[in-house]
Amino acid sequence: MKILLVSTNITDTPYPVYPLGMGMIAAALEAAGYQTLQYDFMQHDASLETLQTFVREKQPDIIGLSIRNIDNVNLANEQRYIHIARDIVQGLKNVTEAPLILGGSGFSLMPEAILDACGADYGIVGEGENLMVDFVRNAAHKRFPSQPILRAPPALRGIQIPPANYDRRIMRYYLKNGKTASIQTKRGCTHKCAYCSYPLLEGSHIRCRDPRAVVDDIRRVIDEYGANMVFFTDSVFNDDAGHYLDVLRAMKKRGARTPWVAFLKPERFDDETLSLMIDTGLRAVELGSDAPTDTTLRGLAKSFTFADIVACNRQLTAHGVAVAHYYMFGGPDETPDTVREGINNIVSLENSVAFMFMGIRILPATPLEQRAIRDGLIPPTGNLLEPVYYLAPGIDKDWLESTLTTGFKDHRHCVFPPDKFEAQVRLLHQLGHVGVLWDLLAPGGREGGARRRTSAGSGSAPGNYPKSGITAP
Ligand code: B12
Repeated sequence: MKILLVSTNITDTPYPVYPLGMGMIAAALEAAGYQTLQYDFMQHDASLETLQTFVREKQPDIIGLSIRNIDNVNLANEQRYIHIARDIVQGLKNVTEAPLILGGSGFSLMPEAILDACGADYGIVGEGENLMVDFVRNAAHKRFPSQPILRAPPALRGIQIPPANYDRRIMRYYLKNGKTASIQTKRGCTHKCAYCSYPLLEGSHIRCRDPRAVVDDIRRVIDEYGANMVFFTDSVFNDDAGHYLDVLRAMKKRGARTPWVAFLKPERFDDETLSLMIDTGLRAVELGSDAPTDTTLRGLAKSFTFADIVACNRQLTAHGVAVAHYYMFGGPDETPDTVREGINNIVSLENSVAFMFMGIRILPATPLEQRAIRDGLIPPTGNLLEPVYYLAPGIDKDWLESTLTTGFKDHRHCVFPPDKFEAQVRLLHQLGHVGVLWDLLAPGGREGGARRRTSAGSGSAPGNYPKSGITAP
């Protein structure tokens, strides 16, 4: 059996991200003994013709399509992506009879609607490794599922989560944009934030990879592939049980000097944790601050307060770490007063950058969906594939947009709409700059004179690859 996997994602904002899920499915299929090819649609100029030619040449027996994004969750400048997957499916049907199977985080959020919209044969919801291998094994004996959608609770124990099969050619393309490689250290999220889909996608129990395997991945992407920085893609890197500390200790033990970035939940770190993060190379943090007032944080069922956000921001920036906050305005319990309070709070945060989203994309099976139904914003059985954004009753979209625009216009480090600087980021990456680059906007960032110990990226010329310093296992 020959299996072709195709990443359908062509989103290049805030920057193109390596199709990690496809790499993990490839790893699982190869471990089960199947020949697997990986194909990145974006890298081939999103050309359907080129993909069709590839498929005619390679004659795969089964094709898996990875769908990462449905839309850009940005009400101020909406982008939708499902039509791309639909066109790929339709284009493939013209050149092959191989079964077409959809998977990926975007797909898993609304499997029925997306399978229907794309017209593929099957879909695998959530963690894909075991179900995809089962599918292929059965297909080899001409046995096919009676139902088009396959789902099972996440089954892999942490230690079974495979290191991704990073395709060298695909990796080269992504490293051209920021030289940052993606690595997953665990799956699952224990939080119950009102709007969020992460527990639905990965399960609500944490499953950690072997920290030594994570360090092997870091060594591989830096020493063999030439990455300069690592992005830990975990839903929340600093899990409450402290598993992330095991990863950092393993990095330290093996001598890693790896610039790394991750999503963190705001918290007050103790000195030991902070030192461990800094010593292993923490460069930049994407902070899930989410709402800028205690009222709206409660409305999102967050477990921290705005004072915690301030304290965390101060701790990290004092150590030279670049910090970006992400906020959503218009969520549950938002009022004109909390909007004004939130703007003042955000503007007052020091030495960091903030990205503001307007409204919250409603995803199925989240508490926010229930709230939106209760508030009469959506019908109980509506289709959410066409993006619908929660805006609290009493918050008018145009008023919110103009209030946010005016409130942040004199503050370069407060970015609204959130995609305002993406064209510049793209250009800087093409010129060889490394990392997330939003730190350029922070007061005292790379441009504004070095208040920070380091910047989030090196800004080094292309080809200047430091080694990881990691010793062999
Ligand atoms: C990390 C992350 C980011 C980082 C990525 C950093 C990096 N260097 O990789 C950053 C901050 C840059 C980011 C940006 C964005 N993100 Co994001 N991100 C995530 C997050 C938390 C993890 C993604 C990840 O890498 N997971 C690890 C891999 C291994 O998992 P996976 O891809 O899901 O693959 C598994 C399964 O899906 C499945 N699978 C995958 N492919 C296939 C294929 C087949 C055939 C099969 C059978 C199975 C299968 O099996 C895999 C292994 O089990 C997810 C939420 C989540 N918890 O999933 C959101 C998520 C993917 N992001 C999302 C969005 C919207 C975005 C942005 C558009 C936001 C914005 N406006 O900027 C951008 C788009 C970026 C881009 N260029 O595509 C949404 C997508 C849903 C939607 N509404 O469209 C998600 C799901 C979060 C959410 N809101 O629910 N993101």
